[in-house]
Amino acid sequence: MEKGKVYALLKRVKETNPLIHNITNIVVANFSANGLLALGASPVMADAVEEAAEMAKAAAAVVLNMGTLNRESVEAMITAGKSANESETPVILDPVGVGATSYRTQAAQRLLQEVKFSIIRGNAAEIANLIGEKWEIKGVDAGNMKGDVLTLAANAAKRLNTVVVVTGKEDVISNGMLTNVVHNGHPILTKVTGTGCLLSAVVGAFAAVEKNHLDAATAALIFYGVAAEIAANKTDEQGPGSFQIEFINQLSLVSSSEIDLYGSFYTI
Ligand code: ATP
Ligand code: TZP
Ligand code: MG
Ligand code: MG
Repeated sequence: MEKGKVYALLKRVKETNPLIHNITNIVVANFSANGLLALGASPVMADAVEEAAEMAKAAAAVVLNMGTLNRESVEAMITAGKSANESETPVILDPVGVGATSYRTQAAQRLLQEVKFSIIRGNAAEIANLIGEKWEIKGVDAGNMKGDVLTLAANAAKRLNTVVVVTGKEDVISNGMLTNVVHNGHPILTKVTGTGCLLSAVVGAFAAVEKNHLDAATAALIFYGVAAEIAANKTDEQGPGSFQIEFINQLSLVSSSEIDLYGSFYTI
């Protein structure tokens, strides 16, 4: 992928204003909606099983987030996912906290059986637990790193037959054959809840406008990481509250030249 594609896809999002149907958790719903609006997408949060299929059919991408799942939301996710699959709309999974409890792990396995996902985005422990490797997870946060994230992303992509994104200090995006590594981002992202969840929603917005899901996810990660670096720089020493506000600003302001200047990735 050429770096110029990052801004080209962002521009396509701004121009087409794709509807992103989110079934997400109660912690991050507002932050995710504001982040999607900032970059030019159109968010809708709709988790009632009664309307899940209809909303998914109207959407340009569907993002399923397991952060605060319960019996009803799992049913709604399956219904929305199947509906999106019928209309070939991309479906993104954020397996929040998978591995932390057996309920989450079993729900994730059910989702994987019933829905075909275009992209799965999680921290290393979540992705590892999704493929049966028991990496330490503390609630919704990745524990101590146990293995090689490049191999993990490629193995998970092959096993799950989809594009897999493993985030952390470095972000790794793989379709099982090609793997991209993105160096953008900032540690302060880990001090604001929902930055992983919003990232999965942003990946959905890019997938809505680009059928090559490896490129879509890679472009979303570069854009998101550059926005975070600029926001962290502007709010240096002010703490995570100021960063969170400035980050939303930067999601709407990041320019083509800033992406060219700061965007950093390679393919292996
Ligand atoms: P966790 O719950 O373990 O924090 P998450 O679902 O919130 O996981 P992250 O892995 O934190 O997701 O990824 C969210 C964003 O934060 C990504 O853009 C990622 O690149 C960035 N990020 C996470 N840790 C770091 C770090 N140490 N340095 C730079 N960027 C980071
Ligand atoms: N608890 C359940 S979902 C959630 C918390 C704290 C938000 C997790 O957000 P992220 O983006 O994975 O940090
Ligand atoms: Mg986090
Ligand atoms: Mg997360």
